[in-house]
Order: sequence, then structure tokens, then C-alpha cells
Amino acid sequence: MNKKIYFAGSIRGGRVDADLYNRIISYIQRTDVVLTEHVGSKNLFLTEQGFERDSKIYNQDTAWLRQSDILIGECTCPSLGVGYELAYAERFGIPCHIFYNKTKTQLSAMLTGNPYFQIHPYEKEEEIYEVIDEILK
Ligand code: 6K6
Repeated sequence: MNKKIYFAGSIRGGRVDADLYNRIISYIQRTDVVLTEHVGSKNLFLTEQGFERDSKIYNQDTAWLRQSDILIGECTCPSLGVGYELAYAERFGIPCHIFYNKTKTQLSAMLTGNPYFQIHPYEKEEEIYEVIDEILK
């Protein structure tokens, strides 16, 4: 059965790794379902804000999170939203896998210090796909 994957990556926290998110999402989609395909999209309307729009995003994303089988987060670019999603997923018992490029950043102790999270530091992008193969097996 296809797994439902919630892919988390920075949006308003910065889009420097958007192409990487896109490649990871495409890789997962070869075998499984990514509920949050837009996180890798190039054409996000980042300047559009407002409570009505943002509450729709919050309600949709938290509903998807509760339905998901696994959260996979790329956390090299720090994002308040991704941090929130990780804590939310923990609260609902969703397994969480966190990737970050250890040559570019140090992850928050609030993640590395919590044994609930399965953390995968990497140096080269290829390493991500090897771990994802194991996660999705
Ligand atoms: C429309 C189309 C694509 O994106 C939009 C508008 N923004 C968001 N849409 C959906 N999910 C979002 C949006 N902004 C943040 N998120 C969620 O928070 C995603 O699931 C990301 O994993 C995370 C990013 O948080 P910030 O704090 O970096 O924005």
C-alpha cells in the first residue's frame, strides 16, 4: 500500500533549498504519495498573507498531518512552520524523519535533543535518497 508522506520544508523561512525539496518530493512520488507537493513548487505567492488565507493553510496542513503515515522534513533552512509541524506530528504519534546538511547548519537542540525524532545529517544529497529508500521500505 502507498504511504502518505507529509513533506515539510521552509516556505516563509526562505526558499534557498526549494529545488532540493522538489527533487526529494519527486523521488518519494516514484513509490508513495506526497500530500504537500506545493512545498517544492517554484511559484509560491509568498507575499500574499492575511488571516483568512493563512487559517486555510493551517487547517489544511494540520488535517493532512493527522492523516499522514510519516513526516519527512528537510531542515537545513530553519523554518518556524516546520518546527511547529514537527511538534504537531509528535503530539499525534506520526513518525518523523529529519534531514539536514551538516556542512551548512547546526540543527536546533530542541530537535536533536528529542529522541522522538529520527535525525539524518548528510553531506551529499545522494545520502538522502539512500535513507528514504530505507524509510519507505
Ligand atoms: C500556496 C501554494 C503553495 O504555498 C502556498 C501558501 N503557503 C503555504 N501553503 C501550504 N503550506 C504551507 C504554506 N506556508 C507554510 N506551510 C507549511 O509550513 C508547509 O507544510 C511547510 O512545511 C511549512 C513552512 O513553514 P514556514 O514558516 O517556513 O512558512
